[in-house]
Amino acid sequence: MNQPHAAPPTVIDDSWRGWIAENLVLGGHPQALLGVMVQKGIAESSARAELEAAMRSPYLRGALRLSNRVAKRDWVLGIQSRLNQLAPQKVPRRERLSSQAFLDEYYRRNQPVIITGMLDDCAARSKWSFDYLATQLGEREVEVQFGRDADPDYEINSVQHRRRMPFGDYVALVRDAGVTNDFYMTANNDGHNRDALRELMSDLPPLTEYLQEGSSGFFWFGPAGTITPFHHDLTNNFMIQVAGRKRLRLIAPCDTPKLYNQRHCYTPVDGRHIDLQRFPLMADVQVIECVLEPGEILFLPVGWWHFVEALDVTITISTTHFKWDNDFYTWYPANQDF
Ligand SMILES: O=C(O)CCC(=O)C(=O)O
Repeated sequence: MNQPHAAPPTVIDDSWRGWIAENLVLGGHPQALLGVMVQKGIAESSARAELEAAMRSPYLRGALRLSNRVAKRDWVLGIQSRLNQLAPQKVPRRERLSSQAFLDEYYRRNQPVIITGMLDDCAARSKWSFDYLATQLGEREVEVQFGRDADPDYEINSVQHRRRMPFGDYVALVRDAGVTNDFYMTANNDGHNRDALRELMSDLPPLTEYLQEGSSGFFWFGPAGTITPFHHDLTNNFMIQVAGRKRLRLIAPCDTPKLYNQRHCYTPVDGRHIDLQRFPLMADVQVIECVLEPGEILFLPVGWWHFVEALDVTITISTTHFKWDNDFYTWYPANQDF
């Protein structure tokens, strides 16, 4: 006889079947999966039958084969990761690095470097005070990211945080802000700001040792305390530090299999505090720390994970117009659910 208050058994639908397939491919033990299914209200006999059907399925065998192929690639990446751990890595500083040395020792080898001395006579560094920016361009309408404190995924959702205001108002906000991550003018706002702030680019040196003639850049401007969460770029990148200091944490691309990278170029790992309980694979990852000073240029090679925190009010120009091949985007996976 039916018990009047017994809950109906949970039905195994396609989302359960997807869960079974994913967990078997990830190496989950069928007995452990059975336990979870029963605990969620699935009748034990149905759960057992479904698991057995999954393990007999030729579709699952195909998926397992692909998973083996990925494991082989992770093994190859792991070789470099282990070799990196033989010595603590740091980002070298090189004074006025020549074009050839930059190409041979860093660009071609996918290695970061801080170049010093190239911005010594740079007009931007002497001219770009709060007063100068407000007086020269204060009337221009600019776009900024706002409301970041209320959204843990502010970087992924950056489009939703766009707000427009006169540049003079934004300069005043930054000047009076103290330490905050709530607002920041970033490269994601460049579609609008490139034209609004175009005159500023002529205050930067052309850096033709490394960049194409007439290269433009993205304008980053914010208070102390802005945080750009861990991500990697799809191109090689220069961070040209005009004002203030930025603290960076960098992770080599070969450690990507340990970064819980399930979406595009992002990871849920928080660069301020790496939670090893939640992300145990991170225990084997070498994190390289450096502070970028005003007047320095950081070369951020393609694929390197980076977390960036402003220690002061900062202005950074980033650019990707290198003289050498920088098209890595064409081969980037079209589907970014990993
Ligand atoms: O400066 C920042 O806050 C972030 C820079 C960055 O992540 C980039 O240029 O890719």
